[in-house]
Parts: sequence; C-alpha cells; structure tokens
Amino acid sequence: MAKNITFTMIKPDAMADQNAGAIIKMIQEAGFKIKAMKLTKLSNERAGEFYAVHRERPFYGELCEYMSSGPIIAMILEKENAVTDFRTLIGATNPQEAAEGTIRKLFAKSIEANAMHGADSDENAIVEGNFFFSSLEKF
Ligand code: IDP
Ligand code: MG
Repeated sequence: MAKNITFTMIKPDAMADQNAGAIIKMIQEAGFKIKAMKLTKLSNERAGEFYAVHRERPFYGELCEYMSSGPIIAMILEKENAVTDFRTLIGATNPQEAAEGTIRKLFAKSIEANAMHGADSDENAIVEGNFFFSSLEKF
C-alpha cells in the first residue's frame, strides 16, 4: 500500500501538561514518520481560520480561545493509511468515549481540551499541512 500523509497538532492542554514527548514517542512507535514539525502558537483569528468548518457550532468561540491559549506542535506524518490509522491512535473526540491506550484516553482532559488534532481525510490533511508549512519545510 502506498504511503500517504496526515496532519496533526499537539494541542495546548497536552503542551501545558508536558506530554509532548510521550505523545511523539507513541506516534513514532506506531510507525509514523515525522515529515515536518513546528512549535508555534495560533492567534485567536488563525485558530478561527483553521476551524472555519465548525463556525456554526456552539463551541466555536471557546474552541478558538482554547486553541490560541498556548503553544502547539504542528506535524506532518507519513505512513501507509496515515489518516485512518492516526484517528485510531488518537481515539474518539470525547476522551470518555476513547478506547483504552489511545492518546486522548491517556492525555485528554475534556471533549474540548482533547490533547491532539488529527486530519479527517487525505484532502484535509494536505490543506491543513499547507496551513502551517511552506513547501520548503516539507521533506
Ligand atoms: P475531532 O478533533 O475528533 O475531529 P471535531 O468534531 O472535528 O473533532 O471537533 C474539532 C474540535 O473541536 C475537537 O477536537 C474539540 O477540541 C472541539 N470540540 C468538538 N466537539 C466539542 C464539544 O461538543 N464541545 C466543546 N468542544 C468540542
Ligand atoms: Mg475534526
């Protein structure tokens, strides 16, 4: 099977809890190769742009505040079946529903502060990767 990419962020709650190292170790042990990685911080406006698809949802304003509340680590990851396998590794959006051993089960605090983002399709992985990285930064 051909390798493809997914896009992910270690979210502000996991960064504040000093869980970035443990999370990156889990990602690498699950067979994902890091193609690009950046420590950065979103403004409220940039967070709003990234999550524009959720503009009409009741939690949109709080989500933008939370996602701009501290640093994040953005990454492009490569693996066979990257998008689906990564969604399996992070677990359900709500950590109370996430399977045992998943990143969200282990590290998430709430349905909002849920430790990790994972792209939901090959198309969005590319759009989201381009949101954070220029072509020169991807190798
Ligand atoms: P996903 O991150 O598992 O793909 P989405 O439905 O795309 O979940 O939602 C994007 C993000 O918005 C979630 O990861 C979470 O941080 C936040 N979120 C989703 N649903 C809720 C909610 O009901 N209340 C508060 N925040 C939410
Ligand atoms: Mg989503």
